[in-house]
Amino acid sequence: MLELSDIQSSPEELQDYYAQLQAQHVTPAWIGGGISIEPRSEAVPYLWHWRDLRPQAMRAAELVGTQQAERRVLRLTNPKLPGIASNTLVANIQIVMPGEIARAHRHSAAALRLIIEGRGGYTVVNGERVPMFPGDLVLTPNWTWHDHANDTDAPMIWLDGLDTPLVRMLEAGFYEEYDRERQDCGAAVNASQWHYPMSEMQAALERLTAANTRGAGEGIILEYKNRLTGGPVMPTIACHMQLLRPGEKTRARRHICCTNYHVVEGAGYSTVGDQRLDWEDKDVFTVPTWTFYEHVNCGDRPAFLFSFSDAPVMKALSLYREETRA
Ligand code: GTQ
Repeated sequence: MLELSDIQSSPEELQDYYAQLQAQHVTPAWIGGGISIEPRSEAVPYLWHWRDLRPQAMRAAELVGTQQAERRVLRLTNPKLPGIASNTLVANIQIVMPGEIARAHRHSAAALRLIIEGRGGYTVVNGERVPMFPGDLVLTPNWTWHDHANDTDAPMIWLDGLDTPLVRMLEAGFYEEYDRERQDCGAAVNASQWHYPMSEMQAALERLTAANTRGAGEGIILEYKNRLTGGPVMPTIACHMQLLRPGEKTRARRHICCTNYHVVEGAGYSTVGDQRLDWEDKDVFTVPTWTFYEHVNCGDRPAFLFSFSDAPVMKALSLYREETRA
């Protein structure tokens, strides 16, 4: 009788068999990589300093026109990923100079904008004019027409978050140019569906802070809600703003989702895996999936951390998990 695992095959037999399989485009599963019991992200924790990004954005505006570039964008690049900040989501810096426009188009990737610098430029979303002020969140959900304009006398610079790596992986990317450079829109602002002003978010966080003198190790955190569904702002992306009081330190947590942060204002550091990321106003950093992170506000003013993640994807697919370190 044949014992379990008692098969003897010679190296030559196996080599010959593998060669046959390879020629037939079939791969034996038992010689591939091992099984991992939990995710280990390819991405690494990383921080981009605004003091480095801003001059390069200004330089891009000198070197490349909006006629040459469909979008004048710097893609923040995770040291271990190909030209993207995180596994499913990009984090890009876009600059539109006075008098410039970024022409109208739409794509099946969803996008958000978190305004960093400039006051009163605007994005037109499906014919509605959305004003842009520092800290504002502006949505251009998938397949909405959008163009960006800057009629002010100062640069408009913002952080773009898009789910392009996810859409590419799913092979679901469509793209279309509008038949004109820009959409018609009146001067009237009628765009609350796409616009979350910082003034409102800040007031809401400060009301909560006043009512809650001791946080539960999370700081004070609010999720931006889709105004139509009450769910996450877009099907693939959730957005949050977190207020950390001076001296506040959050408890270490990890989630199944990748998250990119933008420091609207404040100074402190985050421990992400084994990295310490020191941040200050307008910096951007990335937290890979299933990596413990904690945030510390070591300044003497409140810190406001904006973040966007792919948690809705994980939740929709029943893949989401979260954990607080014991
Ligand atoms: O503003 O439409 O960062 O199409 C990358 C691709 C921004 C945009 C990006 C885009 C846009």
